[in-house]
Amino acid sequence: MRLLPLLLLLLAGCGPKEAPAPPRKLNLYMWSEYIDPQIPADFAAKTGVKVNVSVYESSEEMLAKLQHAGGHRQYDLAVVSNMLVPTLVQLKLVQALDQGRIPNRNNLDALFIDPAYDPGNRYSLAYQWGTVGLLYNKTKLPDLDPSWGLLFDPARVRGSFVLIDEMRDQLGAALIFLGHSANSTDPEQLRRAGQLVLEAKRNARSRGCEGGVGGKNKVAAGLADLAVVWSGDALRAIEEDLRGELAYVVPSEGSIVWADVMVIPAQAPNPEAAHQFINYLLDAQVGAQLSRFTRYASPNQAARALLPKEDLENPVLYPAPEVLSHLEYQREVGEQVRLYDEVWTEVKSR
Ligand code: N2P
Repeated sequence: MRLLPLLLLLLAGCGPKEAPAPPRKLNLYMWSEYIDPQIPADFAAKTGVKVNVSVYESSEEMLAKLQHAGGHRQYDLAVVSNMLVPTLVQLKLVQALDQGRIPNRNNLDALFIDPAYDPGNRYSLAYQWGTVGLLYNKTKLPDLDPSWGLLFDPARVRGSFVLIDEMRDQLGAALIFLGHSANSTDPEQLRRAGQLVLEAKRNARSRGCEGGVGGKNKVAAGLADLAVVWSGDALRAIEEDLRGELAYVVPSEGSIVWADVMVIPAQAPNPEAAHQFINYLLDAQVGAQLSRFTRYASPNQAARALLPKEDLENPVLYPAPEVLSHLEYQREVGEQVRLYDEVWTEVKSR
């Protein structure tokens, strides 16, 4: 037992520990193709904090990573769908923001302040917003009648198509086609919507179900005529397509409008840098640079004032009022998300 006193002596000899210097890096977790690489580079040059960007292609993948694969203590900042905020809070996967460290939050549009999904913005601040619609090749599908029937009504399917591997968006589109709310929690409506997606998946013209930018890439590469995509990814494809063959449309039955937000995972190694980076992203200049790259709409009023007129007038980015009035704002559905999970698991496994 002579070892113990020695050990105690050694430990005491270490004296009171000084807090270790915070790591000079920030791990960011977000959808792919969702940030201008110049933004983290500029941030690193200004602050000395290097930003590592890791990407995901579906909310399902993101949730699994945060919940079961240590993501909540690996990442410092995550960009996620706003409707998942209550779930992330309930699962204790995110931490409250220190609003005092984010003065640029005042640049956000009133619409994104104190939202229903996160009262008081305790946990989240808006990043970008957009719509769900169809990216298609005009030469393959001339005079397209923009309808969800292009996927769900075998009599109206006109070309090969790609579904989107995003539960709420793909089931939401089917619900809208059936004349229901994209936020429905009616088990029968959901079951029917799942059935439609399954039939579409099995249609001979289906080219699969792709997460994130997958559908966009297939249409851009000529591997499919049409894909369910998000507005910004569509616009990036349209602008990169030198032949000018691509177009984006919101189906006439209506569609979904969504928003993504920034959250700090519960045990983020560097919450300090995360707050700093959130504030940086909410700067007017940086916010404008962000939307110039992502081709999504900016929730940042001060940034919008710096965006070119042709962006603000581009209906893919900022839908016209008559289109917007057709769109449904995606909401979280509480416990009832179980119904979606069940139907979606069924769709994906068959
Ligand atoms: C960017 C994906 C945007 C996410 N590639 C849509 N919620």
